[in-house]
Amino acid sequence: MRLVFILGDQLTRGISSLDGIDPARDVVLMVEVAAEATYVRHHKQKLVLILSAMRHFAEELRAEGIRVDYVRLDAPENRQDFCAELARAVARHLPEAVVVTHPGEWRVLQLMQGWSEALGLPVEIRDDDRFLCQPAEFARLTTAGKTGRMEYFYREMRRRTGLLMEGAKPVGGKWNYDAENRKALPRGHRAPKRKRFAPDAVTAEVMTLVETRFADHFGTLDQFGWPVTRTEALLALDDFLRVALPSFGDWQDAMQAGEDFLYHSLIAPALNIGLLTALEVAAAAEREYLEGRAPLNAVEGFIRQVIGWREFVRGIYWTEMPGYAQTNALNATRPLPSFYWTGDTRMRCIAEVVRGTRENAYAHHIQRLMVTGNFALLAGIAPAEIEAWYLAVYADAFEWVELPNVHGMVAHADGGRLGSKPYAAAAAYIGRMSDYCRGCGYDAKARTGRNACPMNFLYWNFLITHQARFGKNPRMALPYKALAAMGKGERAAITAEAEAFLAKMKTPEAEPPAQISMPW
Ligand code: FAD
Ligand code: DLZ
Repeated sequence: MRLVFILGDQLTRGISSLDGIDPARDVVLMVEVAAEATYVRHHKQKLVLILSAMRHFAEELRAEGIRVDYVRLDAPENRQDFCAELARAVARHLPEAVVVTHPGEWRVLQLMQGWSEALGLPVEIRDDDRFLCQPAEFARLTTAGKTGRMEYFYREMRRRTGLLMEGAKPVGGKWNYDAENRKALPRGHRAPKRKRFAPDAVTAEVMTLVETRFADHFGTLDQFGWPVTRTEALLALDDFLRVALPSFGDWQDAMQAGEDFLYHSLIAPALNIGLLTALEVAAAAEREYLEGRAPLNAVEGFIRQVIGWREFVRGIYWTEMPGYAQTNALNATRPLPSFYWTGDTRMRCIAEVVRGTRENAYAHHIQRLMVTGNFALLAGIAPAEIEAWYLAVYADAFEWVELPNVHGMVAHADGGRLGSKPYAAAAAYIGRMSDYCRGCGYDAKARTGRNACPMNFLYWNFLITHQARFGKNPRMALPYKALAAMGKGERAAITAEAEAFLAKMKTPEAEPPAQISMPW
């Protein structure tokens, strides 16, 4: 008899740990544990999503005749972490072996690698074959020089999957249509309403549990609408393909106050917990192009995110951890300001992204990168502080995907492994791509002075501070030319205003990190 241990982001019927399961003898173990809810204090919607999806998935397996030993969070005997709950389950079932699928986080892999010795049993850790590129393959591609930049890796994934390919050539003659995908929205534009899912009885019960047990976690549940079953996730995907994909490319980088979803797919939470798979999502988008319902710039742009960026960051995570998380190339050490939690800032862009994040456990890529990410980079926030925030507040956040995006793309803490230049921008970028600056208390055009937008003096201060590192980077030649043309007085004013602003920034009381107990 084998015990198949399925984690909360492994809710896929085809997950490798279920391969060859014998319903007559084997048992599936699923456990709800507080340690996973609190190692960072996840957004309430993320907790509801995962616990409700786990309960639904367990019922689906049972309906197939598979025996599931499911430990609820509020079970009195629950010892509230993976190791202790696995040990208890082994004592209950006395299996010959434990089978698991490779987890999504380094910290959990460390736990798993201790299980065999601790339990005195074989523990088989199977590859997570929901991904197109396994870590060993990514390492081989790295040796072959194909992971230096995402674009080369992406082309390799296109060749391998045959998506948007005509023989050996990319459909349309170009690999990448990104240059067409940077349009700003017309003033007052309203995006279509998106399919959201009203909580059923299972979700409603979990909501009560989360509101009671994790009352002090960030976020509200009022607008919870995430799919919690595969059936709902497929409906959400279908909704995206019909109402949003055709415009996904054009307005991929745009932002607008009050429009929290625009033309994005909203599928990352479902994808990352296993309700959908990357290949089926990419193939569904390709079909929209082939059957003439969506343009190539939109479909290629979307597929690049799913089989390019998503697989690329995972490859970096698993081939470069644990050292990756320790780097801090820009020596950023400042604590995260309180307004990342409260939204209480005069910078309308940040207030608006924090509001959407609190209400939806969601922000789209450019909001994450060029608003909250950009500010954190310019203000020199310590990478670990920014990472913990992103890991906590987004429903789709798991370390394999969150860390490279934050540590590499946002903080440039990896010294350029993920991107050849930092994604730093002044207010002009935000003003061009959104309506946030209209009606903002700050002046987006002023670099210095009483009402200057902090994104401006912090941006120029960032260039001054890191001139030795970036001054000769050809991709940063333009801003450094502008900096060189500035008078000494203006440079001094920039530095002084940046220092004064940063010194005044309020930070929350430090919290001790959650301890994950090991029973052996
Ligand atoms: P869409 O915009 O519709 O994109 C389609 C899909 O492409 C996404 O669902 C996602 O699976 C994939 N994708 C797009 N960009 C990326 C990327 N850079 N890396 C990996 N996959 C990508 N994505 C997560 O899934 N989890 C995270 O924790 C996460 N943290 C991020 C933190 C920062 C600072 C940044 C800049 C990006 C982060 N991303 C993360 C990537 C991206 O922002 C989200 O995948 C996306 O916003 C999810 O919304 P969506 O499903 O509507 O995506
Ligand atoms: C994120 C999360 C949460 C909040 N709770 C659970 C849980 O109670 N049980 C579980 O199996 N998984 C949970 N997860 C997902 C895990 O944190 C995730 O599987 C690991 O981080 C590995 O990616």
